[in-house]
Amino acid sequence: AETVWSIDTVGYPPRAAKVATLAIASANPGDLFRVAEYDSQAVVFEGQLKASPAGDALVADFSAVSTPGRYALVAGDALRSPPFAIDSGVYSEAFRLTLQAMKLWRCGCAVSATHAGETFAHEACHLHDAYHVVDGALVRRDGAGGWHDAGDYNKYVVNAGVSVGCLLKAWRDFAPAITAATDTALLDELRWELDWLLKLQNDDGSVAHKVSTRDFGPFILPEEERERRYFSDWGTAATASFVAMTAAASRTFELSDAAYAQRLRNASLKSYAKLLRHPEDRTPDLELFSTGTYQSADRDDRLWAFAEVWETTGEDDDLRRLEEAISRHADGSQRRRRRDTHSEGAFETTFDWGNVANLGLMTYLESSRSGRSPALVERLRTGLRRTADRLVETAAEHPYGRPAGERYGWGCNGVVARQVLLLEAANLVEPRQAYSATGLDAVHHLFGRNLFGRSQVTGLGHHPPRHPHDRRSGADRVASPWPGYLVGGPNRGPTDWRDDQDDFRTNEIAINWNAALVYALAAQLPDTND
Ligand code: 9MR
Ligand code: ZN
Repeated sequence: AETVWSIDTVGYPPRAAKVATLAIASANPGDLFRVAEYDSQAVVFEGQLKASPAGDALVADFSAVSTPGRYALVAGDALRSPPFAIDSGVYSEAFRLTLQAMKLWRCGCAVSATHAGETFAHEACHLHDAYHVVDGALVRRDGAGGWHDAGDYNKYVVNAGVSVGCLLKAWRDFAPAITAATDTALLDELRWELDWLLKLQNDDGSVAHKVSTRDFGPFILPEEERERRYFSDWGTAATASFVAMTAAASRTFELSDAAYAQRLRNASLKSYAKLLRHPEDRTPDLELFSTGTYQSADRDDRLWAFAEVWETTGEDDDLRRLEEAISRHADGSQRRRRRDTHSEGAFETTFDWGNVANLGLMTYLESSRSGRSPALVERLRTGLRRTADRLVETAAEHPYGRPAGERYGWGCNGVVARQVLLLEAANLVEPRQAYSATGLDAVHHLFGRNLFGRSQVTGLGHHPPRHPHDRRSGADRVASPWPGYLVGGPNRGPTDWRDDQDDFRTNEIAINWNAALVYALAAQLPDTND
């Protein structure tokens, strides 16, 4: 029977708050619930169900249970939840799996992994990437490698941007814990994508927007796809995104590989110069294609690029340019705030590939370089704190602890995971226990404390998606879908999600969503200082 409990079925760290949600129709406020050991059924805790803040659900707070083990919640005689764990390393396996999922997205090589007794694999694919149309003639140029974008096999620079941005930030914030969990897997993954990105740079510093077939292909394995794939026209958003990624990555790789870091830095500065010669928002001509567009205004991408370049060079000119962009952006959000309450002093509570300004603002705010405007720094510190406070309040009021509240849209599961970046950034400005707790709420929500009472990540937790919109999962002969992938989630409203392969609007997978989840889970890894 389907459970009516909404609970993180991966589990809870021992000292963290633990709250589950029960549908309103199944019990009454004041009714007793119990926490029982899953196998022995021995009751370890008894509490009372309470009405959620808006009275639209029941919540069970069992934070007091902190002994590691495997448990279930029980209300009345029949309502038993799926099992969940309490353990200090409760997300380590999930972290490893979502990061491995990035690796399984690799294009241009064979990939393989075994999970729960099943093996997921494909042969080397898309070795002929890619073609350019030059004066009506087809010219081949090396564009092999990188990650496929999503459930489709195309490769898009702007979406690589927010994905690489989240992974680089994870390394910046949690390198020791990540290293303890998975050694250098994260850096290896970043490098795989960066090596591909470097191939997208044209001689004049402009960057191609994507490498793609003309149309979305059928559900076949990637090595079976023989359709020609093309470099697209260049655009300023992709170029700015490239500048940001390569500049930030050059700092990341400085210690481990100075020559590679230098290569990234040179590539970044070359495209930066191109960007400055083109102050206009140049959208690429994508006429040839009907595949993903990833097109939005380039202002936010430029801001992020300026931030990463300045943090890399420390040059006064770069700082001036960045601070101008930030001031303009902050004034703009102040104006927008009158209509849209989701921006606070420049930071946006929800962000994705189309608005990456938050990434640049964090880099500026967290910089240890001198020369920044104290007033601007203060303005952003206040804005970030308010933004994070807003997320804390929103999650606390939401029956399923969702820090995005009732904001839905394409890929909003990824948006929820990405909000953990804001909470952690606010923690650096002024630590608040509630920031970490709300980050955990986001994770709990995605692993099952949601309207569906189902994990939103393949291969993890209770009743996870079985039919994601993923060409590999659909085409291979393995019963289960490829593991470790976060699906997009409810789109038009809270109930708009179906575990159906055809429902690409709500049940696709994508690098930007998984990379955000990698960050959110990295934030929960046991601290190596503990
Ligand atoms: O994540 C993208 C979402 O914000 C857009 O609304 C949507 C429609 O353009 O496209 C999403 O991105 C898809 C991309 O275009 C192609 N690969 C799969 C992506 C995830 O669905
Ligand atoms: Zn491929």
